[in-house]
Amino acid sequence: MAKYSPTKNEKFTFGLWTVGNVGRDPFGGPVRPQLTPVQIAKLLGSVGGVHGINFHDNDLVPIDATPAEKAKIVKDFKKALADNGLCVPMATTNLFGDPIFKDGAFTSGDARVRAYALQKTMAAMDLGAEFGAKTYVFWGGREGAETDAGKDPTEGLKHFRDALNFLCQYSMQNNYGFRFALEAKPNEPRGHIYLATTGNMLGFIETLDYPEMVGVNPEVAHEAIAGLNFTHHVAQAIDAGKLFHIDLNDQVPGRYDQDFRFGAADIKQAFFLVKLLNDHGYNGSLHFDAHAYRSEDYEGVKDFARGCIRSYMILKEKAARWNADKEIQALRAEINVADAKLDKLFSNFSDDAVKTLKAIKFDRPKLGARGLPYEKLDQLTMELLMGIR
Ligand code: GLT
Ligand code: MN
Ligand code: MN
Repeated sequence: MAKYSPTKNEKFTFGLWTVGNVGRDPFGGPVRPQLTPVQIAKLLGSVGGVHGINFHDNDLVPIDATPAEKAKIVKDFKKALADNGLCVPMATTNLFGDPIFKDGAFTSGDARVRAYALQKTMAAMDLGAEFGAKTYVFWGGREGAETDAGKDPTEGLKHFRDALNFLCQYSMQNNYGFRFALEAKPNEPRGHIYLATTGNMLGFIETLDYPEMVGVNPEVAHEAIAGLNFTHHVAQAIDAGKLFHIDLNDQVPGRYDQDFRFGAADIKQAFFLVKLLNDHGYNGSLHFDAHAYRSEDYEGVKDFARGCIRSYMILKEKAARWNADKEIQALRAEINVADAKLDKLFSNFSDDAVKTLKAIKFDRPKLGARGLPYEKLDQLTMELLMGIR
């Protein structure tokens, strides 16, 4: 493990709901006993290299806890965090588990449900702030529809916008300093979830009252479920300055929501993702929003957690090796032909630039006939990943 131990630069986090996942699925009940938040902190402390634990309000405090019960839970968990050298970088709200949210929370057609969702989220923000969280995630698992017969989808968007605008102000009023991170998913638990991809979220953010407070929390599995290229979505978020948080896991496209250990399903995709994050100096949380196979006991859950971290660190090393590989870089240079004069033309629109561009004679057949060495480059990438380079 030593060689691939995390450095201070990797803020690896897990959720109370991820390592605490008891293995329930639509066809069977729990296979592991429910751990308390204190026990989960201890488990993660023993894994090694974990920076923090994130939670939904009700992962920590049950929805019907009395104020006295809540105070004791909070006190005990704070002590467990300190004892295990952990912090809480991110918090969020469970707006999907209780039957009241069966037809949405912020986007419900019922004004009373929307108001309750706001009330619940304000209380959850208070709780997150008490633990020092600075990122606040919004995953709207129930914000969608099975049929559009019940509601005009533009109404759903309007309600969601109103809720976020209200909550941005609530964060500012209380000086919580939260940055909101919106997490997209195309389906599950709803047949169709509104704002299905990270790209949809990025467009929506620009319609908010405080867009600078709001970014995205892309999750590997969520773009993969839809068969999309996750790395491209993360790239768009980076380009927009909106990558506030990231959920790492894995997923076979076209299946149910699997939330596998990071790197478990598509190592090549995971490699290009880790490379992108490192090439662009992403230094936010690396949150493993995944859970152990249903076959595991809690020793297996530790293996799962260590596996997530270890795969990330191995891929980080591979990415550095790839960047330093002379043959690989030479092939890259062959594909990406630079031309300072032409680039200058594109970057400054002027009458002169238009005239010059129109007058250039391109050897179209020659440019079209040029072979691009992707086969060789991709094979070298694979050989590096397979460990013989
Ligand atoms: C839930 C979901 C995740 C979200 C979590 C935050 S909860 O497990 O599948 O993708 O990130 O609400
Ligand atoms: Mn998921
Ligand atoms: Mn997630």
